[in-house]
Amino acid sequence: MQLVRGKYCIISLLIFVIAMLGGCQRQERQVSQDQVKFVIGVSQANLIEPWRIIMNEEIREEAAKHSDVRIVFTDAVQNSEKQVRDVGELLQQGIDLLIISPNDSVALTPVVAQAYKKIPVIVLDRAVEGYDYTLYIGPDNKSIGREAGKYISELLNKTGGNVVEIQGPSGVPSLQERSAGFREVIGKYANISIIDTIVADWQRDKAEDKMTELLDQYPKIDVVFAHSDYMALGAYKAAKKKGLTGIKFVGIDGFSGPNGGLQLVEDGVLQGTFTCLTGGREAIQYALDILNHEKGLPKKIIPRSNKITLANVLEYVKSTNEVKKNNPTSNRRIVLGFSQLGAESDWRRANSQSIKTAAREADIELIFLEGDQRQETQIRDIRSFIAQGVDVIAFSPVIESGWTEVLEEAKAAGIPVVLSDRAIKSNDASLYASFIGSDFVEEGRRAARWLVGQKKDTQQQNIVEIEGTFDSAPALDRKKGFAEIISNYPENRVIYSASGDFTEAGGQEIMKSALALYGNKIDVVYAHNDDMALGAIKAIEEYGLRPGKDILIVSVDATEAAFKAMLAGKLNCTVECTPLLGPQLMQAVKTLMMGRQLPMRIITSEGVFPAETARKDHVNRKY
Ligand code: GYE
Repeated sequence: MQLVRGKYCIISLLIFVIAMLGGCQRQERQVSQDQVKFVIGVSQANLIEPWRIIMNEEIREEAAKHSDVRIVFTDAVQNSEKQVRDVGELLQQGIDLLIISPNDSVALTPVVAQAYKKIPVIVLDRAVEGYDYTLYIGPDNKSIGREAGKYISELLNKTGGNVVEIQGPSGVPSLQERSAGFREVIGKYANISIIDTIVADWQRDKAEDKMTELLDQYPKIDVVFAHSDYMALGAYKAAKKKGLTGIKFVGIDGFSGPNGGLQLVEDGVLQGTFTCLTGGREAIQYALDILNHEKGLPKKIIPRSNKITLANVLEYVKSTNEVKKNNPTSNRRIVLGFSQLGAESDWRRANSQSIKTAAREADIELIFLEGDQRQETQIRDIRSFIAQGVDVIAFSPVIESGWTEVLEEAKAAGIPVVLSDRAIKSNDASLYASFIGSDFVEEGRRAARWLVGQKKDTQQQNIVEIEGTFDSAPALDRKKGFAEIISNYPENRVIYSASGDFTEAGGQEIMKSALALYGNKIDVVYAHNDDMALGAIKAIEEYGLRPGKDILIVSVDATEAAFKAMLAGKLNCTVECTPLLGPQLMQAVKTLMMGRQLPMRIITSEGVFPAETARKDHVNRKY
């Protein structure tokens, strides 16, 4: 890349220092510095937690597959100030990309933002605040906690019982989320009690010692739930030493290798574990995509957590070790059934086009069925895909609820399902392989942040909110995100809101009603999509007011028509929501057909476009 001579020298020096310190020297010595194309800096929060040691190992292993990639590791030894310095030093050394797993989200946010101004940054595990990074990969700790809670309640539901929870160091957010998810579920069962909590700082021996004390204290412990397999193993050892065999141990992580959770489940030490990927391997894979300027890369990735018990451990190990050998589609084209919800907006039309083009380019046979914004139609279409035996089903669910039955049918037929663009409401994550789409809550927040940034005084602002389709994910979430920010500014009040169903005609109608009621008292329109904003613009003009001037308008999508309206001075801001999901979807379909698992959630990368910079931004728009 843009390696300069000085940088080579510093990097060589650094590699030398690391070699002297016994770092990853073997690999570096074999390859001459001339072959180094990319240098990736890894700033690790600490190397006390086994999970982070594994993360670094994965990074090292994955990078070793590329002879032109060098990794420089730093360890912040649990100290945020040191980590800030580490990042500064890595930047000075001229790294091409930074991977950071922050010690503390708040303390590291400024330095990550600073790094991101210069180079791509991948954040792992603990998020920083805001969106000033290239990609985030991290687990959904709350849902892991909930899944563990569900499993343990199944184990104890009939008989009832006593549970001990073993946690990492107190104050760590991931831990609080896991515990909250776990307790939320367990709290529903009157006959199950969490009788004590151990804080074992992720350490096996500490878990063992503290568990030994508890075993003396409590005559009856039925299940131990530890936030890591490693701590679960410590607790197990304590029970074993006392000759107690009736206690069940459940952990989190599910690593391979000796004493990894998978082995412990196989050996019957653990009753179950919930996998929690470190993201190390994926970070390197995405780092290379980023450095090679691949297009359509996501902003956030939430890996899937799998429940592993004796019943599926061998199958799981096999599936992670080998890519399907006798892939049934290896000699023929993959068949993808896609159920599109309709053609209600410019966004939707661009989305359909993106999917069709990407399928063609990926040589995937696409059966594309377009609905009419009605759930019945989509369910019928999905059933037809099942009947035809397609390889993968993808669909954009018009509303959030009511999909369980048809998805269970797909599951029974062994056909994986990918949610595209919109989410569903379900507490069974096994019903779909992945959800690829935007963070709609954040889009709502962005619209609100833009709005509060406009005000020069604290005069009351009367807002009309034109909502999307009732019970649809983007309508629910865009409302939620907007309200979250607005609630801190009481002078902004939503005085009227109704659904315009994401269509231009719908937006026009709602705005007409709002104007009839409130007339020139309306200061702002927040529309959940551009089409409805365009409809509102018509209604405002018909009423005799000036859209964009007498009434400010902010909407979501950033379509071509929205840019034209901004250039004409009639729309004030549009928050991006990209419909160009086709390439990511085809990538996901191919990954599935190789027998690999997809992340649970793939979140697309997007921005905000105010009218002031519309002329400049317009040049790069693709839809
Ligand atoms: O914003 C709107 C469309 O689901 C994200 O649906 C999508 C939304 C999009 O009709 O224009």
